[in-house]
Amino acid sequence: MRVKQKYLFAGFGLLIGLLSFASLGSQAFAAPATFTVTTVADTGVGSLRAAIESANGNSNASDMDVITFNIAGSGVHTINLVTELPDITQKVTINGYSQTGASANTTISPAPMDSVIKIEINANALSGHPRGLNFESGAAQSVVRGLSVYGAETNISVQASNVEVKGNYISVDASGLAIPNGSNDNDTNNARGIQFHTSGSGLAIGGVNPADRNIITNKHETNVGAIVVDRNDALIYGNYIGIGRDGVSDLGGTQGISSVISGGGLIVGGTSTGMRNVISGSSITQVNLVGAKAKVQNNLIGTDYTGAVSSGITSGAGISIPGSTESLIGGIGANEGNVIKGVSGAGVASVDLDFTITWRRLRDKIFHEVMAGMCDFFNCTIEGLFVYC
Ligand SMILES: [Ca+2]
Ligand SMILES: [Ca+2]
Repeated sequence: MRVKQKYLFAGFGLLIGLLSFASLGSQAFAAPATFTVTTVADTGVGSLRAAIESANGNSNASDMDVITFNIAGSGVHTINLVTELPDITQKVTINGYSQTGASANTTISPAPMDSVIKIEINANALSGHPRGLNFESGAAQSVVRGLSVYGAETNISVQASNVEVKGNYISVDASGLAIPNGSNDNDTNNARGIQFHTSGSGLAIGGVNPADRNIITNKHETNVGAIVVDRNDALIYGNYIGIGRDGVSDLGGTQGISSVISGGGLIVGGTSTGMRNVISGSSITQVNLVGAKAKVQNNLIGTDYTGAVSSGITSGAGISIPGSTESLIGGIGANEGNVIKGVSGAGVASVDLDFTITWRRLRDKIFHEVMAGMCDFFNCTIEGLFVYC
């Protein structure tokens, strides 16, 4: 009797095991799929909303689904959102360059861009605190390319690890030259271009490949920005931040990059070809560092794409450092210094002079300085810090 019972349990266990395996198998090995957007309609068959829902529902946790675009007509296609899009909950590539007539940029930063964007996501009609695209933690390693996303409070929201935002116009329309606020021009439209927050690490914004360059800006509220980073390890290479695709047009943004990251690892620019960002035109500050361990090198700040002061670009402060620690601005090696020029506030400024800060600024080239109530290290003599001009 005891033996019989044992076999019975064993057989039952095997059955459960097989059922579990079959059910796991159907999830773990579902094939990655391509979902094609064929209409600008907010809902229904062929909509972007339906494509995101389908990609979320295709439960291949380890494989990348793809969302492509094939909307009839040669012009720019604008998806006017009526409600917020669904959160993106699984790894997906959204590729706006799949639309006929669209093409990725071919020029090396900081040269003017020639990307052609044909898909716009317009969130201007949404009220409250909407997001354009929101990558939840399950969407780690997702990629978004070739889109213009504007009008939401936060146009690209990232709460996932190792997401790539490449080749997009963010808070910028398909012309690459304007922030569209539409008729519902409230205080939150386009407040943040990209926000990296809540969870995740590792975010790539732009890259050294020409095709990866973004245009990003923001509008309205203070304490926001074209790029707001409060998670670890963000790489920002090759972008135009606050200026348009021609490299000389001021988009009218309020703040460029704002880092409030606690653990650190924000890297803005670098010495290799194509890493340099142009960060200009924002009325408050171009780079604002609150968090730790940022590295800001080889960028053009306050200038046009040639590194020259342009009458068409008005910029506030260059780099503000309200409290960052262990950060490095510039460097002593080749191509490590930033060019900071044409700003109306301080070039590099910190309000924290208690000598507990450990950030360093090394050999930046600062050409234009106006004291703005903060200590400007180009004009001040400060001992006890690693400051070289
Ligand atoms: Ca999926
Ligand atoms: Ca401006």
